[in-house]
Amino acid sequence: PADNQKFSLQEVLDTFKLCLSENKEVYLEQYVAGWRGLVKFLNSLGSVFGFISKDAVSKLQILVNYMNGENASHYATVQSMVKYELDNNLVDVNKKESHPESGCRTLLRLHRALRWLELFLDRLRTSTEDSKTSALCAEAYNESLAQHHPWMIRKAAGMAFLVLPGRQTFFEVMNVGPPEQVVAKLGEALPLISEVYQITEDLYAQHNLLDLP
Ligand code: 1Q0
Repeated sequence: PADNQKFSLQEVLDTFKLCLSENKEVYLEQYVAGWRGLVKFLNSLGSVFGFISKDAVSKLQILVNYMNGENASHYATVQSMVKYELDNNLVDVNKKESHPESGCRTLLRLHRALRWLELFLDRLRTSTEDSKTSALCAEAYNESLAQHHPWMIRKAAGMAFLVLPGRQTFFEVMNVGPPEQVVAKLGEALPLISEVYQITEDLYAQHNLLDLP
């Protein structure tokens, strides 16, 4: 049904809430589900963002394939995935060789994008009525993901940002009610996203995985 395609910030918030286990491991299933919700949102913004959502979807699919594959049990959490792939030499560490699509390198791309999301949502939350979403988005991007992207992609991303809807429309698509409520929801969502980000960041740093090719 069409409703299935409808984005709700609450839904994304809920999945990110469910991401963390009691001992602070990150469940892959919820992580992927959170991203799926965000991709839904991106798709609702129009086809200019197609090249971004396509890349996100293909990365989510790579992870889903592992999660449903013969080694599914090792792909329950980000922690178990990292351990399993490293212990079994399934990660290309210096350059792409026999494992160009490891779960570790694939998740790292989404992880970097999560930092962008964190910065962008925080800017949206503290923005004023006359703020330009395209500027907020570009600032967040330049501070995070852009540093990992080649010139061509930065250029394409920059052009896509220009056609982002205004703040009011943006808030409406989030489906949580009046602007004050959106701001409150964002305030609720951010610590959750930050925590998931930080736990993953620490784990990757600890295993020297932050620059995987
Ligand atoms: C709202 C505007 C969305 C803007 C998204 C900013 C990210 C721009 C990224 C553009 C690059 C995409 C093209 C492919 C790049 C790949 O080369 C790159 C590296 O992968 P690889 O295999 O070549 O090494 N891929 C990535 O960096 C992954 C990028 C994933 C981006 C996923 C973005 C999903 C967007 C969600 C919209 C969220 C809306 C926020 C508001 C909702 C409120 C909760």
